[in-house]
Amino acid sequence: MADPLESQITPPDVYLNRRNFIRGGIVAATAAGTALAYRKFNGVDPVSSEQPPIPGVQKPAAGQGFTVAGEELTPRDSIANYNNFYEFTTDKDGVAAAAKDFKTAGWKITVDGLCAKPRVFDLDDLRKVAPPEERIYRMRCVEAWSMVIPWVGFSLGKLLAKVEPTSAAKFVAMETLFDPTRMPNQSSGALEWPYVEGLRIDEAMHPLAILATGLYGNELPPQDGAPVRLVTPWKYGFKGIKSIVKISLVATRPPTSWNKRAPDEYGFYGNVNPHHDHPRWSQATERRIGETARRPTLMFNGYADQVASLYTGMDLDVDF
Ligand SMILES: Nc1nc2c(c(=O)[nH]1)N[C@H]1C(S)=C(S)[C@@H](COP(=O)(O)O)O[C@H]1N2
Ligand SMILES: [Mo]
Repeated sequence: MADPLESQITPPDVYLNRRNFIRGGIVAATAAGTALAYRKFNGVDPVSSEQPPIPGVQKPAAGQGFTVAGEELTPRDSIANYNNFYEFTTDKDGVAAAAKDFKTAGWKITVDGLCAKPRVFDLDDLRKVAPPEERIYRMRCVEAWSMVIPWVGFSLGKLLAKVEPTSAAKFVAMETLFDPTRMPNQSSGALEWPYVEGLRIDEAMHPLAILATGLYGNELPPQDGAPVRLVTPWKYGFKGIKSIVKISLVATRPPTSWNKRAPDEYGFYGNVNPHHDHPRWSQATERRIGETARRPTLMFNGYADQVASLYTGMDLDVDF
């Protein structure tokens, strides 16, 4: 945040809009425009980051929340130019440029811990776990902006099944690459590195939880978490850990990056909940990127039918 004082009293997206209003008059006054116009008015061009197509992408099964009806897809330019990826920069408009040359050749993911068949997967192995599926999901950042994103990926549970978790495995811990030569902002103290995230095992096995390898039918661009990142659409965006190198089955709740940083503000669960405000801003509404009026935020980001039963009997103000 460029201005910590103002960012302490307003949600970051309102703060950004205000800057945009001051700097970009007409665009902000009408709609904040598309991300493209936003960037033109703010002196930053969108970075073109076309990627190779993913062959054989399947349409998702019906009736499971794998697609979003009646809401427009967020343009690829916005998804690929307005990012949170602190390993590169904390400036949402600058991630695409800062991550442009990030190379993923030779990538490996270790899957280990409480399982019968721990294993290292390269990207070819990963492709063999399950056919790529299109999953159109809402994405709601804890900062109160949102998108609708056509991911390509497959259920995380299918990868976990390959290593055969034991009954002692109650949680899944995940880690982003740590390599400051390739992720330059890891030389800063923006967060504690590597970025870590985690899920309860039943959350991880839920069909909605995917490992995404693509966007709009093509491979993920670096800024969105290439070559593989987690997407849990009923949770705030920070749960969706990018550029994963390690997935471990563990017995106890693993530490998670934003919870370590500010436990009062970011819980372990990170479930989207319009009734549980962030201490510094309301979570009742959100700004859909590309729209003018704010939308009401939906319980579990609109996925309550699919996931509410995971949390039966829990106090969602305590376990947030
Ligand atoms: N490794 C890592 N993963 C991360 C982040 C990060 O800074 N580092 N930011 C998170 C946050 S706060 C959000 S909102 C989403 C943003 O994903 P997107 O840029 O693809 O929209 O990534 C999440 N995953
Ligand atoms: Mo976020």
